[in-house]
Amino acid sequence: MMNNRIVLITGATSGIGLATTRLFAQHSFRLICCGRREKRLNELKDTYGSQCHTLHFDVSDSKEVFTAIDRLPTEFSKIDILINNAGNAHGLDSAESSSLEDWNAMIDSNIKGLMYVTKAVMSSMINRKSGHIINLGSIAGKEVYPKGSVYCATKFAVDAFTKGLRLDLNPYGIKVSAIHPGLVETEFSLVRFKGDQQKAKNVYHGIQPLIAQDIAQCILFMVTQPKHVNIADLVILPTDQASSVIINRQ
Ligand code: 8X3
Repeated sequence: MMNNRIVLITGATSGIGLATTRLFAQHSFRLICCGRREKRLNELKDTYGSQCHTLHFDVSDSKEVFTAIDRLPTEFSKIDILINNAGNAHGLDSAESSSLEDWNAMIDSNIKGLMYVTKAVMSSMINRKSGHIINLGSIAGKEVYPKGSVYCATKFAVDAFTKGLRLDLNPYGIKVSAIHPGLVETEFSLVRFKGDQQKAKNVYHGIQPLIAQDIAQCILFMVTQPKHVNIADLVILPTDQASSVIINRQ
């Protein structure tokens, strides 16, 4: 499929972000890959050459976000699709025993970071009266689960922000969507459990979880609809998962 659209993706160096980057590269999108890990960004640049521009910033630093996006070279400045993928969980603890540090890390990236990048990208979309913003929410943004109060709160915020943006950007013909995965086996749990491999593995024990490529395929489906079709909200679960807490483990 020939394609010339420009996609900015945050958190492009791992998990769902990396799978989406790879799939979109195969489909000839032009990519602005953003992340904090410079070495991995350079590897993407080496792999995809002129099809790919890399931006090194931390989404939770508004100054870095605005500087990087404002200084995009002309050939990458007209972003057609923004995929707000960066975000993480830090800890799985009861509210009274979890740390403020973990709370802030989640709020800073999952909420504030996503909002900063959106703000930095949307003005050019508004001027051109076209664009598509896709936010990575979670099943955790649809229903809360024990020990996930702040992570869930951040993903509920993503859901609310998505819905609000859709209202506000409606006059400009900009599509605003969210995709809400359930259990996807990526580095997500390893980060949540601060590198504890066993705890991370247990999350997916006895089930067939989603993989990052499953979500990438769904995002591709969202951006390849005709102009008049907006896939506004998509919840994707493994077949073994019925809700945040009802999971059919063998
Ligand atoms: C990731 C899915 O269920 O661990 O957002 O919150 S879950």
